[in-house]
Amino acid sequence: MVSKNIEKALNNQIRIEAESAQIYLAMACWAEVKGLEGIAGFMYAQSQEERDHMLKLIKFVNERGGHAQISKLAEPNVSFKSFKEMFEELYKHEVFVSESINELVHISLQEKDYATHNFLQWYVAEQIEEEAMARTILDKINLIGDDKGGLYLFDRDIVNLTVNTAATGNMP
Ligand code: OFO
Repeated sequence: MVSKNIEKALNNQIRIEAESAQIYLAMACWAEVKGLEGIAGFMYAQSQEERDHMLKLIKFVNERGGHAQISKLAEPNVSFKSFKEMFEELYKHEVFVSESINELVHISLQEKDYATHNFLQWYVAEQIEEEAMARTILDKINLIGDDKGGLYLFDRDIVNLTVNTAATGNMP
C-alpha cells in the first residue's frame, strides 16, 4: 500500500513523464518538417520511451492501492532556433527529470517505503543512461559546428542511437 504522500509524489512523476513525452513529440515534429528525418525518428522514439515510463508508474501506483491521476499537461515548446538548441533543451530536461527521481527516492526512504524505493531504482539507472546519451549527442553536435555535411551525417547516424536505446530494453 502506498501512503498518500508517496501517491502524490508518484502522481507528480506521472505528469512529468507525460510532459516529457509531449516535449519530445514536439521536437520530433519540428525536426520532421525541417527534413531532419533521423533526428525526428530519434525524438519519436524518445517520446515513446517517456510514455512507457509514465505507464510503468501508472501500473505501479494502481497495483499498490493508489489511484494514478491523468492530469492536465503543460504545453511544450514547439519551435527551436537550431537543432543544437533543441538537444540542449533535451539534456536540460533530462537533468530536471533526474532531480525529480532523486527527490522521489529521498521521499520513499523518509517514509520507509522500500517497495517504492526498489521500484524507483529502474528509473535511477534509466536516468544515468539518458543523461549520458544526451551528453554524447551534445559532444557530437559541438564537433560538427556549422558544417552542413556534418549535420547530414549526424542526422543519418543518430538512427543507430535510436536502435541502441530501443535494444537495451526500456519497455516497462
Ligand atoms: Fe527521460 O525521463 Fe523518463 O524517466
